[in-house]
Amino acid sequence: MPVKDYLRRRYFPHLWCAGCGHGIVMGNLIRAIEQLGLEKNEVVMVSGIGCSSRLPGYVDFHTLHTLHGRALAFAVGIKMGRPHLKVIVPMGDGDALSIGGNHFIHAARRNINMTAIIMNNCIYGMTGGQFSPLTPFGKMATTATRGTIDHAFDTVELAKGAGASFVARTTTYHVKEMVLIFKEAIQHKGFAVVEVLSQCPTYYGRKNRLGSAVEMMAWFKENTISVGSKKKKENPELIERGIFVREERFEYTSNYEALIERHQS
Ligand SMILES: Cc1ncc(C[n+]2csc(CCOP(=O)(O)OP(=O)(O)O)c2C)c(N)n1
Ligand code: SF4
Repeated sequence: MPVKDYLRRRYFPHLWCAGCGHGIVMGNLIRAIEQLGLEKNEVVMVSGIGCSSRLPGYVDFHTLHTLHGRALAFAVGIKMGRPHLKVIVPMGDGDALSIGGNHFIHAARRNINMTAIIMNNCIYGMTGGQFSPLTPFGKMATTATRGTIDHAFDTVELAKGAGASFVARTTTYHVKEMVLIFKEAIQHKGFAVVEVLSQCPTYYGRKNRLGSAVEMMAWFKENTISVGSKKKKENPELIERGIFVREERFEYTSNYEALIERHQS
């Protein structure tokens, strides 16, 4: 089925600015689901609030648009009630790791079977460009007019430390890699985290004089490298992409069902 057949076109035109990376993530998520042969009825997408969180509104799956930072809390409830469904949670960096940070670490710790996608544009896009926990040190934002003095989380290290059993990173430039990673993440049995570096030309790009959306994507091309490449040793500033963790571990909903069965028999 073509991508357009997965879209709720009654909600178009979408709210994303020209050049925003979030539409690229949506297209590739649909491609991954299509290639996995999943039925629309098998998929639930849950989001909070933000430009990125508008994604589930535009796609024809079961969808839930909830509160800022609470997408994972709702998603956990859905997965516990209907464990056979594929639960996918697209979030912004603020949504996932600022107000939603606590939900994030605990969902990872429990290793509950769902796919968390963090669309990292390094800023709060929807509310006008405030800095987020993923804004790199020294970068400009409307709330950091001389450059932020906060240090950013490394999403991959945070997810690993919190116990996620699948952890990956890609960018909106690396579209084929993104589809492959989404497919692996959706099939993984456990808490899967995918960070996608996504451009916000309107706020992060403009505040930091990074040029057009195309120039921001060229930056992703030139400043990232496949995980394990020797080039990282030569230039430690390069950001690694690819799959960092993929492990089979006890999964929360299966264990919960087994526990109930054991005590009912
Ligand atoms: C409880 C609550 N606090 C704050 C807000 C305001 N708010 C809406 S979206 C947002 C941040 C959006 O940034 P991010 O999650 O990074 O997504 P982006 O818009 O950049 O895709 C904030 C602070 C809100 N809606 N609800
Ligand atoms: S403000 Fe930024 S994140 Fe929001 S739609 Fe525009 S480009 Fe995308």
